[in-house]
Amino acid sequence: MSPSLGDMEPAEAESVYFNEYPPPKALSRHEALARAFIDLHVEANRRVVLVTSGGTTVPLEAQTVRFIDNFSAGTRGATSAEYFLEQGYAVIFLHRQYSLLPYSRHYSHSTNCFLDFMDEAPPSNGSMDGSVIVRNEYQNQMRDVLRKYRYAKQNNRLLLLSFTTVAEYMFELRAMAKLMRPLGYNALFYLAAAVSDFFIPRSRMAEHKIQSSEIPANFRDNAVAGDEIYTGENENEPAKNSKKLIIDLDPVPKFLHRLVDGWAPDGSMVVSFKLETDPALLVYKARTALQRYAHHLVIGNMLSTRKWEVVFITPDAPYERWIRVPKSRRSKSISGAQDQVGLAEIKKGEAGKANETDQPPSVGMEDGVEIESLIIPELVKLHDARIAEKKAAAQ
Ligand code: PAZ
Repeated sequence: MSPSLGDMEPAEAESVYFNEYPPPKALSRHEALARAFIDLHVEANRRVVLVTSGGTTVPLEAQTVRFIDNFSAGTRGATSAEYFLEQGYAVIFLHRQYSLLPYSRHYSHSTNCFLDFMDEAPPSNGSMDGSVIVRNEYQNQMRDVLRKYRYAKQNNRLLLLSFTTVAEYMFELRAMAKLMRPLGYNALFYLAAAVSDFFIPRSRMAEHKIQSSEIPANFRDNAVAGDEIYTGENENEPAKNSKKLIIDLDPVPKFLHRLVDGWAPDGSMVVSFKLETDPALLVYKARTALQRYAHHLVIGNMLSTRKWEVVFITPDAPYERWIRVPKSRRSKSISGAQDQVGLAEIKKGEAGKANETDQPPSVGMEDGVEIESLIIPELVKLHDARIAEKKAAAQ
């Protein structure tokens, strides 16, 4: 039996893993875009942060019909990217395709449908139709978001790159980290994506759609062009021999080691996230990750409270520091099924209120304090200190 990736040295696991998959189709285009983006900011001596965001999929078939996914909507990543931009960083936003994006996130979620912010002005100048406008009560907030978005776009401060599967994520992360080398200590990695811990190695993956019923052994010999394939799903003929699907997943190799020791620029700062649901495990798991990968900060968060509390676990004092949005300033908006569970647990019975139709649509920045507005300035202070230390050591 061949050794599993988890049993190999990190460099060997890297070579086996990346040789098993073809690189994502978009990779060379993404690399060209990122190279130009990074060159521009190296020239300007500007800090660049790679923000990873959203969930990764784990395909069950090579010609993928089914896959395993996770809950992340990309709220943490998209919101953090905005606060990094506000702090003067340029942002490479490596995100799960169709997850939330900086700025448009305020109007793109199902609970924040952009149409709810629009109106039709009365017709003028003999026209039958009025122009479509932003409702009065949202003018200020939307103008503010629009200005920030335009500034980021026109000044080349934001590069959007997407992935879907966990393998695509790994390829993109490795490529971006290597391209960021000329940035040195001006590079920051903020790994907020919810990356699957388990996957099916390419060598064990079914090529075609996994069938839910037996295909007769002699089917292929007897089949002629135009024959219908027996699927067992004919409603007049209930499925016989329906099969259970037992999925055997391997651990995804932990490439954080390789990022810290190999791919990322010398002197750069690496921040990872740790998500747990059992409060007793959070700090322990975050600290173990920090010790194992020897990077610079782990931000721990619980699924149900992630919108208003996180813990910074650092290698130096104070070692453990909680950042919390005060109770009175927490957002009442909910987005996504998991958030509704979180709110229902914490605010017992109040979850429905945010969806009442007479309530105006809520928009992040006006609707309570976003915890990312507290996380990012604290993180920038740590990055400042690290840069000062690197500069002093170089003298
Ligand atoms: O995308 P989101 O805002 O709904 O969730 C953010 C998060 C919980 C995925 C992120 O804060 C995080 O903890 N990411 C790392 C998850 C992990 O691999 O442990």
